[in-house]
Amino acid sequence: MARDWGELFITGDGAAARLHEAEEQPDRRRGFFRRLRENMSKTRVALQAEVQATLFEGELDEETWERLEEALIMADVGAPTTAKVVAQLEQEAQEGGLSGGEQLTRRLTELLAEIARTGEDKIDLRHEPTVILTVGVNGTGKTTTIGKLAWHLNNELGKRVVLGAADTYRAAATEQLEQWAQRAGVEIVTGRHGSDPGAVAYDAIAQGRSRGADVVIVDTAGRLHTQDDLMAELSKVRRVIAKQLPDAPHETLLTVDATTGQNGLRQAKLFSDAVDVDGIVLTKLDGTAKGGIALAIASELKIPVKLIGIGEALEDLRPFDPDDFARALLT
Ligand SMILES: Nc1nc2c(ncn2[C@@H]2O[C@H](COP(=O)(O)OP(=O)(O)OP(=O)(O)O)[C@@H](O)[C@H]2O)c(=O)[nH]1
Ligand SMILES: [Mg+2]
Repeated sequence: MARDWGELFITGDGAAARLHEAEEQPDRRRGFFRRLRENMSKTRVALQAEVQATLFEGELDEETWERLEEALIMADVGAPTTAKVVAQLEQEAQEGGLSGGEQLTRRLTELLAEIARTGEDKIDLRHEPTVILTVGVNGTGKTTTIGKLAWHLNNELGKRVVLGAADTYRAAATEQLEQWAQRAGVEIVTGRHGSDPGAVAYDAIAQGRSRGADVVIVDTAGRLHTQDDLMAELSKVRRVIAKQLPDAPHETLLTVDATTGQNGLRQAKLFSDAVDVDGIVLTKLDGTAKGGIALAIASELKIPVKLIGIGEALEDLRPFDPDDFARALLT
């Protein structure tokens, strides 16, 4: 699984490998983890108290496992995922392979990380250009994610990026993306308010192709009159993109707001039924005690979580590493 940006991206020119090497430096690695752990503190504080109380104190009995299950479910790890993980831990404890709170916690961390590992979690940038489409309910963080992603692609990988402002529905949406384009130092293609989103996506890819861009990222609206309208529009945008470039979009990223908990899981299911979703961007993990939702999404929907948002700063969008994530939650 991708531990850093260099591992998240596949590039044909060695740029990702060089970035990975820089990110692998122990100082940087520790810095990333510290920030992840700090920004995830709401979930960690809630979960750790219970884990301490169950795994470290007294006998391991029926009540221990029930309490541990409750704690994980409270953190939105989800009932099916929780049941699987706790049953496995209980079995291993009974077979005598594990003893003491520390060993149990370490094993619990491993089991949670394992369950969060699913599918292809990398983003292949070897297309010319690679087209990334972002979808998701309004306010979940699509535009912000695009801005941060574009920044990393341009500033750390040296990729030439064009943004397509295909959210023509909300008046201020284009302006918001324009600001991000400026911050990230990338180009942007816009359309008039109310104009056809498919046309903007089409033009963005056309411009990307003519300028020799490496990546085109298309923003979309999160709200329309009805959910059916929204899904129909997304399908149309995809069709129009494919007209410009037959195998595009190469990557469809769905943003989910972690603070919406199990509702976010339902949204993810709805979207992935309507459009092919290649990966999830789980945002606002810093604002919730229910960060376990990342594990529920990965294990129940079998869609890899590729990126997580742990704050509003540029460096607060991170590739999702299940091991680091589980460690940040429990230790
Ligand atoms: N704390 C925190 N805030 C975030 C994170 N990601 C996004 N946000 C904030 O969430 C708000 C909504 O983000 P947008 O990027 O505008 O969401 P959107 O999906 O584009 O919304 P629409 O364009 O209305 O569909 C903004 O205020 C962001 O700063 C995160 O990881 N942590
Ligand atoms: Mg937006």
